[in-house]
Amino acid sequence: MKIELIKGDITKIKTDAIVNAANSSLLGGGGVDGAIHRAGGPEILDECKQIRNRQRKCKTGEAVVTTAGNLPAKYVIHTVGPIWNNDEEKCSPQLANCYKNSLKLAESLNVKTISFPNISTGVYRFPKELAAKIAIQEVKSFESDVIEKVIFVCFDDENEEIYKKLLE
Ligand code: AR6
Repeated sequence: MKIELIKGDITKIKTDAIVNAANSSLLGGGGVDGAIHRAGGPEILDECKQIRNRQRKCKTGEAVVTTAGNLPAKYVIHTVGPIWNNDEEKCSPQLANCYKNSLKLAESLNVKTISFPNISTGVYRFPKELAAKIAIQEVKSFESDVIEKVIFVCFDDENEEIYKKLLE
């Protein structure tokens, strides 16, 4: 699996799937979630509501898929990152699950290229360096015959610097 780093807005990226840092309500929010719903249009929220009708909510670390609406991607994979509460032993495996479950779901959809934002490192305040280490570790240890490329999309300078350093 090839790993790339891009600085920018994930809604502009044309990979088969992009991942959203959602919340357990799946009803949208700010940050990357807000950007994806704004750029992708109402179809995404409609499908999120249908998922909620089936399973009520999406738990921390889990992932669900919807259309990507008007975005250049085919799918949006919504995953719910942990809210950082200084409990590293609890939060780290939850964040790892976000990456693992998103990759598993992507694979089941025959996704060849996928982009991740820096899940939990915004409003949810997960320490950026630790989050990046977990993200890279999960992607590198995921063995797939289907997924060919994973792009880490960093929006802020700090995350970009951290990923650059760790991916060198
Ligand atoms: N493209 C790529 N990355 C982005 C973009 C974008 N357009 N916009 C922000 N980021 P956050 P969280 C980066 O807060 O911490 C929402 O309200 C941002 O710089 O979006 O997982 C949800 O509904 C940061 O590095 O997500 C939840 O309630 C990263 O995306 C809650 O926030 C994640 O920041 C989830 O919090």
